[in-house]
Amino acid sequence: MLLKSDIGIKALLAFCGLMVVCGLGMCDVVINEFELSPPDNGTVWVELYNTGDAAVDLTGWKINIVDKPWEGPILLKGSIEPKGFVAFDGQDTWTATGNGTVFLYDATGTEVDKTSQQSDNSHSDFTYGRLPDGKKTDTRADFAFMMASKGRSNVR
Ligand SMILES: [Ca+2]
Ligand SMILES: [Ca+2]
Repeated sequence: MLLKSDIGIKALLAFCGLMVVCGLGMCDVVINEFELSPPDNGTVWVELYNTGDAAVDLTGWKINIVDKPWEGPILLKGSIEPKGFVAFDGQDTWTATGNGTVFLYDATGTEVDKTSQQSDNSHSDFTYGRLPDGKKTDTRADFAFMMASKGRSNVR
């Protein structure tokens, strides 16, 4: 006979198994695209992509857009599905100069990803994105100046 508490623990273990613990260096989430120079006085935003095979809980995570001396922190919530895309907006009032580096931190404050610095003052529908999605060689060539695809797969 199963006690109720056993069922609860089993459910909890199953749940934990689905979530990747990023503090242990097992994290597969990358900054996949970012818009620092939106058209029509729009809002800056950053898209994340989960390259892994497990959902990742983003509670407590933070994106920080650094455009010295200005910085724009975005606090994250929710989760990101395997091979999924999620985009997070900055604040309407933010006006970046368009010369930005984007950082991603997990709930423990560990840096998970960092982009190269990109410059864009065009205020157009173009953004910087990894092509193909999730490309990560840690060079500037990971990012292409491409048509915006917020929350979707990147296309040239
Ligand atoms: Ca743009
Ligand atoms: Ca995209």
